[in-house]
Amino acid sequence: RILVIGACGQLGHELTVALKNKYGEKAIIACDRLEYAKANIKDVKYVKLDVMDKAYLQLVIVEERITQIYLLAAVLSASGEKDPGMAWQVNMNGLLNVLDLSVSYQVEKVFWPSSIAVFGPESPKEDCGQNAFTIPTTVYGISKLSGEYWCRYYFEKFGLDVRSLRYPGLISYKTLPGGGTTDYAVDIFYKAKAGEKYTCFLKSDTALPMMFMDDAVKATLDLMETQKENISIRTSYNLAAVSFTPSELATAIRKVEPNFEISYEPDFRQEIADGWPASINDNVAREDWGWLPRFGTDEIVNVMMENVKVEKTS
Ligand code: VAH
Repeated sequence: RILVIGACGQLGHELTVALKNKYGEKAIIACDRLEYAKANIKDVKYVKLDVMDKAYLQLVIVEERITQIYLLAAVLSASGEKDPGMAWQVNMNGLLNVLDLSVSYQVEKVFWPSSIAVFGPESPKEDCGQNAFTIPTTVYGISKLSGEYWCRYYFEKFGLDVRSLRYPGLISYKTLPGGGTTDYAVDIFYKAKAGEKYTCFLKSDTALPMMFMDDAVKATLDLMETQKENISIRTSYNLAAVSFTPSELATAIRKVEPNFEISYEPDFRQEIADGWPASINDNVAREDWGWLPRFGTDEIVNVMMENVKVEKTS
């Protein structure tokens, strides 16, 4: 049975659906906090599960005979800067609880998401490689980098098969993101579809690595299905698809919505974005397990503009 923790989040919701499609409804035990479950409450079996409550997590792992765990619960970059203590607790202790219990109860495989947020201002801006300087400037990035080394430690010391991907900014229309710096690339489509002007919280020329959710879900399932012997990275794999600036994204949207207007009012998230690479080199993922993105910027714009649901205001 597969336990998905954080099953109602932006990534968690779509990964849970994909896992149910692949392994069957009954094979997936979805958990998320009540306040996050909301619309998807019918999908969630355990709403009390809190990654920091190790005893309860242990009970679920034993009761449900869990053989795989996807730990997707996290406090993202922008939210993390507002509450560093909470971000560290959730992101770090949540992971350590899962790693420890996975060894104790012989969980076969664990997935844990990292992020390009592990890179910092000293990292290469373009084509940032798998082993480039990682000097994160956010609590979120620090927790993700620390987590990567804990994953490798549990693999080397205890043989735990834990696998990880450094996701770029994720773009989807099924579940809203929460607290990210890249979330402008989701918010913008809700405004464009509603025929409204969008005020972007980043500067027009802030290039960031991005990916459509379907690519991120496929990469995750492909990595988790890959033969153990093919995996050469036990911290976390760089993963890339597209890179664009808010201005480039607005131009691509205008191909579909010619009257779309954007303005720029950078806030605290600008400093976070300035510390991240503009583009990522994911050659190691491509060589080890055949990673290949499918959605380019125009495809992302088309699928988002077709599927984003809003009440038209004008
Ligand atoms: C964030 N969406 O903005 C996340 C992601 C690379 C960015 O980690 O915090």
